[in-house]
Amino acid sequence: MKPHETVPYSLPRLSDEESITRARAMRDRLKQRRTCRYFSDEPVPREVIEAAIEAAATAPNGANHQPWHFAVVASPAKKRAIRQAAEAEERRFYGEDGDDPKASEQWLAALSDLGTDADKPFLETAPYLIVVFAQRKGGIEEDGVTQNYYVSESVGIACGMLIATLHEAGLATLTHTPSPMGFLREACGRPEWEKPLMIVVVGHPGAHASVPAHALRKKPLSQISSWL
Ligand code: IYR
Repeated sequence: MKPHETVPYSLPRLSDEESITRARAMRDRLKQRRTCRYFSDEPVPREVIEAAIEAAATAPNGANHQPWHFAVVASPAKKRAIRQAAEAEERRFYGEDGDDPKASEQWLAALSDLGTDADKPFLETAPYLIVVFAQRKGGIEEDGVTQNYYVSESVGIACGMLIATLHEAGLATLTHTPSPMGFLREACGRPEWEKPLMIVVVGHPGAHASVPAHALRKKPLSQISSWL
């Protein structure tokens, strides 16, 4: 390593047994997470959202530029505007506007087990929509000029940590990606060098919430890993 300014770093040392127990406990908690499309309008404390965003912002990222912005939408009028714009895009995607679908037949077939359509009531029902923006430029000062690096990777990891923290706080989430989603930049008043990446819908599951059965089928460890 080249000389650079440092601060000491250490972690509490766990026994191997404790380490295995904790890893398995975390796995089991995360296994309970499901993408939920039915939300109740019950409020959620703002403090949970704030803490989850701070947790997301600890994500490893390119050159510590922290190339993310989380726009938290709670206003009913703003949620309604986002729903209307998202549904207009989705009607074109699914061909519910009378034209040929923008999605390929293959894509629509891949979605058939999910039961999704252009109707997105959760964008108004859920108490919070966290619109995640990836900053293509700006550096840590957010000057809009400095180049950022590994932006998708950094913001993708941050979203994972956001979702994991919200799950740990007992909340349901949905990663929603209307396509295209350029309208979100204007809706949230963000600058042109930021790219909307996804909406993380947050709240409690609705009283009769259900999730698709097909996603219970997970690839086994032997398939998703190789040991060299
Ligand atoms: N954005 C659309 C379609 C969609 C695409 C994928 I890939 C999904 O996993 C789920 C939905 C929609 O939200 O309906």
